[in-house]
Amino acid sequence: MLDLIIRGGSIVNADAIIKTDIAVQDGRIVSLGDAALLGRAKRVINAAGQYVLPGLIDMHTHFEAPFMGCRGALDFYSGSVAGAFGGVTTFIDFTNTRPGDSVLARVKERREEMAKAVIDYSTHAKFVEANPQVIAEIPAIVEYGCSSIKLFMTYRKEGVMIEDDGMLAVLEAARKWGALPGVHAESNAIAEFHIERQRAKGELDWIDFPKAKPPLCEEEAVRRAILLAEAAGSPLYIFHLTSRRGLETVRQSRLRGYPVYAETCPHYLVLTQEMYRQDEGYRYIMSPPLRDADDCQALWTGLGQDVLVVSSDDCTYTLAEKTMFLPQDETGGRRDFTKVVNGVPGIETRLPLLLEEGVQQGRLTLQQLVAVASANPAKLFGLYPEKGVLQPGSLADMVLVDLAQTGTLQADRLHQGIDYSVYEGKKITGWPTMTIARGKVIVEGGNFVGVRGAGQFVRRKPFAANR
Ligand code: DUC
Ligand code: ZN
Ligand code: ZN
Ligand code: ZN
Repeated sequence: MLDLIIRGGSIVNADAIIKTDIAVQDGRIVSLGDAALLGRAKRVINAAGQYVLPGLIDMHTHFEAPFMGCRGALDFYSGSVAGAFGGVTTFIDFTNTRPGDSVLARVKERREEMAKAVIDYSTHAKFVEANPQVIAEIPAIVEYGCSSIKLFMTYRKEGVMIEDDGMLAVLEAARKWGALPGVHAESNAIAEFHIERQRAKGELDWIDFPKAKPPLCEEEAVRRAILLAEAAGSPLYIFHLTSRRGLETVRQSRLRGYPVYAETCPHYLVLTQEMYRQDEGYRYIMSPPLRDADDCQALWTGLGQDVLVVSSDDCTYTLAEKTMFLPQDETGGRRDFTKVVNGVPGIETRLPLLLEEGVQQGRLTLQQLVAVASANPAKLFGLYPEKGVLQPGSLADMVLVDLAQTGTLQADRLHQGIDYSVYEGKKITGWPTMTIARGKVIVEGGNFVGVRGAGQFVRRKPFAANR
């Protein structure tokens, strides 16, 4: 007897939408077709009128990642539960590597920490330096199933920035051993140059934040990263691209035939730097900063043209953490963007936002949504076709979407258990109604019904272009 049949829905893959039933056995899709012919099942889910998407992949989260003196609000359990409500069935986080560490040891340690997750997980291996010992660990890290690397081109003061010569060494080894290197592309020099001058002029208000790290700060780093990758012969992934200038730089390199890939995040698609005018502007401090409407438009176009993918960059802090280092004076906390921990919540809201702002607004088809948030991430990060597609043999990771159901994004109705949302009050048409991970229903009827620790560490294949 089958474990599960999902009947009456339309399945959405990146290349087609087909009205068909799905049969699940032992956590995998065993066949597609007419339920009457599939056999009997322990449970039959009626998905009539709904779309069935491959579970989303969030390839950029920061749980249990202390940063700028703050602990962070989510752990791998609470963060993964929030993800499950947002249709996410796999996430990729980062090692907390510090100078002097063995990166391989950090990867293994991270795997243990992630074991409480309710959905599948992996980690990018973060390199903050490139001494011979850590470079020599790269083949073992890839062999262990972590075929992607994270490099910070900024945050020198936080101790995680890698210099250009170190980048070259990592990029070269990544090419050799089949890891996809990814960069946080902001010029540390330009950011610090601006911050020093703004500090002297007293321009550290929320609204001054994007001026410290303008699009050219991103473009300089994107351009440099691409050229360093080209010098080392490696592919390149750009985390959280935010600007038209950054995107054009990526596009030019692709036109030259260079394998560079980039992601953006919902906040860069949906919010603008106008948010920094609010008294609560500190809530929107993340790096890179929010841009203007023209940049948002460019990013939507890039998504529609398959140049970009979308992650959440979930990096959740409570309001208390966001404000804890603000200098106090008689009026309360003085505004100083350099004292606010960078990051916003987002793992749960990515799918609703892509449904509303993408699908409902006619900027993305459902198939394109699947491409940018599941299929292409799975291909880039060595998970395809286990994940990222609904076909016989694939894992039964799915999210059901009702395009007619409406909802509102509100902190007290989301499941991250924190006291704000940067999308507070936003109306959404199109809502995930059920999440299924490895054939088990984990979110249903607005409730979490999964199991702590049920997620599995997924061994990712080495990177190969055009897989
Ligand atoms: N950006 C953030 O907003 N938070 C954490 C790290 C980063 O690069
Ligand atoms: Zn980053
Ligand atoms: Zn990040
Ligand atoms: Zn971030």
